[in-house]
Parts: sequence; C-alpha cells; structure tokens
Amino acid sequence: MRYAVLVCGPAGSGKSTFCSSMLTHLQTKRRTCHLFNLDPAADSQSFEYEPSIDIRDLISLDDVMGELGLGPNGGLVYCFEYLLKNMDWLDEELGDYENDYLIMDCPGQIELYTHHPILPNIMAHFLRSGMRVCALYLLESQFMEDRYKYFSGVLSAMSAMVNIEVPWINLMTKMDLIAPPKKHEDDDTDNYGPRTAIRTKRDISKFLDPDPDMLLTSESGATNPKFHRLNQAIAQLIEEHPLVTFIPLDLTSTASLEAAVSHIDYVLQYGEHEEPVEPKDMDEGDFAGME
Ligand SMILES: Nc1nc2c(ncn2[C@@H]2O[C@H](COP(=O)(O)OP(=O)(O)O)[C@@H](O)[C@H]2O)c(=O)[nH]1
Ligand SMILES: [Mg+2]
Repeated sequence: MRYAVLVCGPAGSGKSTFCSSMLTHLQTKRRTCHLFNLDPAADSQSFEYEPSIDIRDLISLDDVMGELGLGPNGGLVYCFEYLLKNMDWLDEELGDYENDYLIMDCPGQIELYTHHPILPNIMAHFLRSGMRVCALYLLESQFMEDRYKYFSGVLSAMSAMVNIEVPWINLMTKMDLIAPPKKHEDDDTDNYGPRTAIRTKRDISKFLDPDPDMLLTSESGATNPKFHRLNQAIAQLIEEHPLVTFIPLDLTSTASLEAAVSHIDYVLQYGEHEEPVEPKDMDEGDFAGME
C-alpha cells in the first residue's frame, strides 16, 4: 500500500519544517518516506531533504514566467495545470514506491486550497491509483493571538476541507511559542480583551476546539452592530458545522510529533495487515513552554 500526505496551509505556517521533521521521525522508526515537492517556486536551499519527486523537474516557474510573461501567481497556476496535463510523468515518478509514505510539501498560496481544482484533482488521481491519502492543514499558533485572525484561519481550514475532499487533519503548529506566564496557571477568568491573551490551558483548548463564543463579545455589538451580526453568523456556522478542530504540534517535543504522526497513521489506516491503532493524544498542557 502506498500512502500520500498532502501538507497544506498558509505561507510560513511551518509546512516545510513539518515535512522535514516527519521525514526524520519516520526514518528513525525505519519507515520509508519520500518528499514530494509541489512548490514550483521552492528554493532548493530550503529543503533539509532532497525531494524524491519534484515538480521543478517537470516545469520551472522561472521558465514559465520568462517565456509566457506570467507573474508569480499566474505562473504557479500554469505549472499546476501543466502537471495535471502530464500526470503520466507523476505516475512514472511514483513507479517503484511500495509501502511508502509520500509527503507532499505545498506552496503557501491560500487560493490553491480554497477554490482551485488542482489539489482535489491530484488527490483523486492518487485515489484512483489505489493510494491511501489524507491532507493536513497547518495553522501557526500566532493566529491564536488575535481572535479575528484566528477565526479567519478556522474558516480557511474549513473551506480547504470542503474543496479537497479527502480525510483531513488540522494542526496548530509552533505551539512552543505559546507559553503563558506561570502565575496565571490557575486564572480561569473568561476575560478576553480585544486581543486574546493566552493564559491558561483552558484558553488553549478553546482554540484547539474552536469556541465560537469568543467572537461574540458585547463590545463588538456596542461599537458596530453590522460587524456584530457578521460575527454572530460566523459563530453560528461554526457551531452548526463543527468541522475544524486542531491537534497541537510542538516540534521541540518528540511526544508531540509522535502524537501527530499517530493521528495521521490512524486516518490513513497505516499498516494493511495490522489492527487499526487508536491515535495517541497528548495532554494539552504538555508543551515545552508550559512545564
Ligand atoms: N518556533 C517554531 N518555529 C517554527 C516551527 N516550524 C517552523 N518554524 C519557523 O517558521 C518559519 C516558516 O517555516 P516553513 O516551514 O518554511 O513554513 P512554510 O512556508 O509553511 O513551508 C521558519 O522560519 C521556521 O523556522 C515550530 O514548530 N516552532
Ligand atoms: Mg515551504
């Protein structure tokens, strides 16, 4: 059985770093894993591991921009459409891999996830060739610092899920950067300021399992009723369609990476002949910064 994990998320969310960490981790577990670079604009120096499959071997963004006079975004779309027309190239590249994990590192352009047919088509192609697939959506923990930014991140994850219809896991990355001051450990107040300060474990769980009430503070109603109504509608959407929850990821902790990998294995039902293994979870307080 072959497995493909699509790593999505906005620019800077930690996709490439996660791919490297996952490759290192699987290698120490003696599992074979290959990197598939799907970013035609990737800088070679940014890879810790040489990609086994690389869209840049098929088409180069520089060539596309130079010869067709396209800008970087149009060029990117052109590269992907070119890949879709040349899927036999991909099949050839995939040729010999067996019982392997393929990790696909994507570019960060958000429109790629939310409304282009490109990634759903690639995933459908993998499914047709008998692979098991799943997608990850990475959002970085800085999104938790501002609740409006956070909910826009939740909505982007939601629309990516709806667009790319495969089993899906959301990861809240860079959890090592969330370290509340120790004196606030027992502070349980629900006193969100205009900017949400993360102070307790309970605060964190509201972001891992989105609590729409965070959008509904009286202050937004007082200042701008239209804005308040919009927030109410978004809160209702999230409440009625609780599609998005996040698994926390702190790459400074092996246990955290292992927990994320166990979720991915579970979703992929990794290991054909083995009994499905329930994913492990970490206690939400088990981050390096929260000891
Ligand atoms: N503190 C911290 N920084 C990270 C982590 N993962 C990635 N970064 C940093 O975030 C930046 C963007 O990461 P990158 O993997 O290139 O993101 P991409 O654009 O999604 O591929 C880099 O400077 C990384 O070093 C993490 O778990 N913790
Ligand atoms: Mg990257």
